[in-house]
Formats: sequence, structure tokens, C-alpha cells
Amino acid sequence: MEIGTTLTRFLLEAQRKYPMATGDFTSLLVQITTAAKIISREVNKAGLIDILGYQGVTNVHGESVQKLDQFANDTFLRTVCHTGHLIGVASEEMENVYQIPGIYPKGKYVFVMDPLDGSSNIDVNISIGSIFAIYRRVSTGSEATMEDFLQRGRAQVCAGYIIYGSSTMMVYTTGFGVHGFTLDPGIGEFLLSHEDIQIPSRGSIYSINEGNADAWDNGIRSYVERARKGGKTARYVGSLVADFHRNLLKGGIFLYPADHKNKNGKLRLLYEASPLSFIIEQAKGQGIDGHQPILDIVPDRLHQRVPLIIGSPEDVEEAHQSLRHSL
Ligand code: AFP
Repeated sequence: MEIGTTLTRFLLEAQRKYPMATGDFTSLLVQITTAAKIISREVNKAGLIDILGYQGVTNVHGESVQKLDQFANDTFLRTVCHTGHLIGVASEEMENVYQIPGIYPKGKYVFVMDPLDGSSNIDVNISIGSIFAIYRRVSTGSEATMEDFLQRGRAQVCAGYIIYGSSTMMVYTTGFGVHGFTLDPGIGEFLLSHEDIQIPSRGSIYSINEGNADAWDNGIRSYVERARKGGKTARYVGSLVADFHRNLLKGGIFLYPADHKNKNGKLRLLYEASPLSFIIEQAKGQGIDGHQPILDIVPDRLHQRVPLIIGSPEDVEEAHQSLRHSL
């Protein structure tokens, strides 16, 4: 489709290809873009108004919650819950499943999100992002159940992220390729800028927190040494969406492995690793936990952590081999 096509038109044309489609899904995605625009506006003016700084509470993982995290969480809830397409929401910012309030009609999807990832970067003007995924519910009662959320990543019907950087971009997949849209702030629309993104089969970037090197096991240690000796260059923002987005476009590998300090890595399966793995597989890349594809893992709880190695397929395969040989 023509570069500059609005996201709304892109979605409507995609919907027309499926005569059985009800439009529920399209309208849900349109609402997500509304949330993205509102959050983008707040992120951009964060330094101007006093929205920065700790709110003085901690989230369910004991981490400090900054005002913007809460704002992003509330914005997504406000924009998606009334649509009638959802039965429940899970978020990094909420300990339990959020049931769609009784005043709204219930729908056939559940929504999972990390409403604002990389929040420790907010104060220093570094790119941050939102990550989301949509699953079809599997339960039939009047409320969402845990099984609606604890589905393997392959069951995702949509995954995406929004990066709030030098420009705001939304990248998503519904299982038919990965498409990127850049927000034109002048007209308040996301316009097609990157159609059918495919990650290079090998990249020149490796992204890992080398501050954790003392806690790495031999497999990771030898892979990173090989990457370095093989001429790869290190790039690590510490903001998952920013690191992922750069590697998706340029090629490369991102690793947040298990180590001696963090047996399951740091990142969350349901609303970080799984959505990004759906996107990377659709972009012809790979996402693994070190042993198996992330998308094959069935979560056993909402906020489960998982090691993540994700990026260009040949690079991920090389890391995989290195981990295998170190066993
Ligand atoms: P914050 O939200 O606390 O900034 O954490 C960001 C994050 O979850 C993810 O975006 C990064 O990839 C990862 O943590 C960075 O973790 P390290 O600081 O341990 O490298």
C-alpha cells in the first residue's frame, strides 16, 4: 500500500479481505492508536508540566511507579474498555486481571499490556514504549478467567508496540506481516511508513547489559565473546522497545538471559517477550528463551519472567547453539 496511507484506512482495507470479519478487531485497534496518541502527547510534554517523578507507590513487583506509567495504564483502560470487544485486561501495572466494568458490553478478546516500558529512562529523555497483545478469550462465562490470559504466545491474534522516540511509531502484526506507522503530529494520524518489515537474517549489533557479565553462564559468555570477535558492535539503551525496534530495522540480537542473579531473566513473558516474539517471527526473525521458541511457552502466571534472546534468525541460532553446547 502507498506510503502515507493512514493506519485507519490500512486496517479497513485489511478487514475487507475477510468478508466474515465483524470489524470488532479493527475498531479495537483504532482505539489502541487513540491511547497511543494521548500517551505520546503526554510523553512529549512530560518535561514541561510536572508529570515526572515518583508517585510514591510501588507496583506489584516492588518497583517504583512513576506518574507516567500510571497515566499510560489508565489511558489504555479508558480507551479500550468501553469498546464492547474485551472481556478483561492484564497489565504490568496491575497485580490481578482487570474485569471489564459491568456498565460496558463484554466482548470476545482479552488485552495484555506493558503500558509504559523503560520508565527509568523517562527522566533522561530516552525513548520509551508501550507493548500490547490481543488474545481471543477461551472461557465462556460472564467474566474473564486466568485461562483467557495464560495462553501460549502462538495464540495471539495481534501484537504491537508504540515507540515514543524522535518520532512516535506504532508497529504491529495480526499474523500477516509486520507494519510500521509514524505519527504525523500535524494531523494527529499514524501514517504507513514501513510496510512488511523483515529483519535482516544477520545483523552487526548485539544488545545485552554487560554489567551483568559476572553473573552470566558459560554459554552466554562465549556467545558474547564470539559476537565481539566476529565484529559485532554493542548497542544497549536499556529500554526494551527502543533496543528491539533498532534491531528489527537494522538487524542484530537482543539478549536478556537467565543468569546467576536472575534465574528467569528480567523481562515478562505475557506482555513483553511474547508480543515481541510474535512480531519478530512475522518479520522472519526468532525469539527464544535460550532453549525453545518463546511463542511455545504456556505461561503459568500473569507476571511470569522469562529469559529472552531475540532478533535476526542466524544470530539467534548462533546464540542458541552456544547455550546448547555449554550444557
Ligand atoms: P525499567 O522500566 O525499570 O526502566 O526497565 C526497563 C526494562 O524492563 C526493559 O525495558 C529493558 O530492556 C530492561 O528492563 C533493562 O534492564 P537492565 O537495566 O537490567 O539492563
